[in-house]
Amino acid sequence: MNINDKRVLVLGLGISGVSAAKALTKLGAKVTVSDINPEEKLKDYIYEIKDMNLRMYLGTNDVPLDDIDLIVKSPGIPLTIDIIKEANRRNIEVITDLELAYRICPDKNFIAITGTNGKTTTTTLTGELFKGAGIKTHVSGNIGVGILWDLVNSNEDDVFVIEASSFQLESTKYFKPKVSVIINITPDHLNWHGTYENYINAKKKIFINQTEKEYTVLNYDDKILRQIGEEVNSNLIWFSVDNKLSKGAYIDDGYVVINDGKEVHRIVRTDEIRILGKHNLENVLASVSVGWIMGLDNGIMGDVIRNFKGVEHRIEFVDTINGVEFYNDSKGTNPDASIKAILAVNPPIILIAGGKDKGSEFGEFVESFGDRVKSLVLLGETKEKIRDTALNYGFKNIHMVNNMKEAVYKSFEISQPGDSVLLSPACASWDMYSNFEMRGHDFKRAVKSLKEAKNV
Ligand code: UMA
Repeated sequence: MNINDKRVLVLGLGISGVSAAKALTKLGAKVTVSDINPEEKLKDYIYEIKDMNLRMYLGTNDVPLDDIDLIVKSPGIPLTIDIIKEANRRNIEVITDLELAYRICPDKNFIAITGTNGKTTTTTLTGELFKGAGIKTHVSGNIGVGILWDLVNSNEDDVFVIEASSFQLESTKYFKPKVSVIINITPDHLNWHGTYENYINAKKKIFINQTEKEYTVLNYDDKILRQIGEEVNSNLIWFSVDNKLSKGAYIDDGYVVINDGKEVHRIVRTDEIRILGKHNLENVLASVSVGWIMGLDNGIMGDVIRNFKGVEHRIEFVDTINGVEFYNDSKGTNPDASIKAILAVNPPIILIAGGKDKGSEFGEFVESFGDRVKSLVLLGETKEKIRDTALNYGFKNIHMVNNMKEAVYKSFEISQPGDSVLLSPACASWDMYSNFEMRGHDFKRAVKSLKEAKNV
């Protein structure tokens, strides 16, 4: 796509908006940016584009569309806002940065990874596999770096490992990565997508344009993905923790292996993997599948996996205070992710949960407590909803708090040596924080202050 002289409206001036505005300007587009927030709230973002020749509408998304050819929307902006409805009426295309990235460089080595949970770990690990093999690699997308600015500054052969969210995928049209991966699908973001079916359809867009020249990697153990496999037109590669496959990546005799259809190759012993839990085995298998498809060396992949310590905010060990271990799983932004954390961390667990209400149900989440969770410390918008569900399931050891520091101090007060305190909210952070990273940092700050207060 030739973007030169196109008149593009970049809607939203957050991470992806700034990256898009910079890239589009560099490519010669006539750029207008707009954000509903006023200038004082956007200072850091405006700073990055202040010297560029572009029009800015701040404090409003109400931008005249007469001289706009294309809208690049930030993923967090709903398709239901007035300006987008008006754009639809006028047949002005509305896309996300992911789609624009593909249109600018359709032949790039894009590896796109999605799933309800495990996206960031799998994307990061996959990026490490390529880097370990000496290949220039960019890890971007929903992971926190807008893809476009990286893309326009990259070399032809660079690999892009992209974490793709359902928000980003929803507004793609031609996006066609060389390899697409779906790690798992369970209900999430239902308040955004309206129905589970819409959410699944958004995820499917990751492979929908792929042909026999590309690859799709799916989790054989996931019921929904097993069905979705029938809709894949590219080369389908399965991975599985529970089953041995005639071709694909799986666990065999305590090893992560790849069966290429002729021979079984051992990559790494499962007890050498430092990231905890069955879900992390899925993440490793997904990454290894990508590495195999892209021809990476098995020995290098094994070494990288052995050294991979995981990602911040995903079941991240923080500290031990008086024999009590503290874990930060702020990225546990839905019940399913938190269930995985509960299963991964050593019991007895004091669980800190609650946050933004995304319309999730918490029945299965509470059921997963079993003998593992001994106390629940609740905060945020959903605290009453989770408490009521827990009480319905007969779980009574519940403490209501107002902020993270209180949550951490209360957890410690009710703990005994040998317990684990786990922050895994099962909810988004947006009721109390701008993002899950800030929530995780707040948790770690509170643990640090507790340690200082206890003088240990
Ligand atoms: N805005 C408007 N009008 C509106 C609504 C919002 O102008 O009607 C403005 C906001 O004022 C704000 C901007 O749009 O300034 C924000 O856009 P955004 O929410 O899309 O945020 P970005 O900073 O661009 O971050 C986005 C992703 N955020 C979301 O999808 C909500 C980041 O994912 C991603 O890292 C980044 O792009 C780079 O690609 C975060 C996330 O929470 C980590 N993702 C969700 C998740 O993981 O569950 C999907």
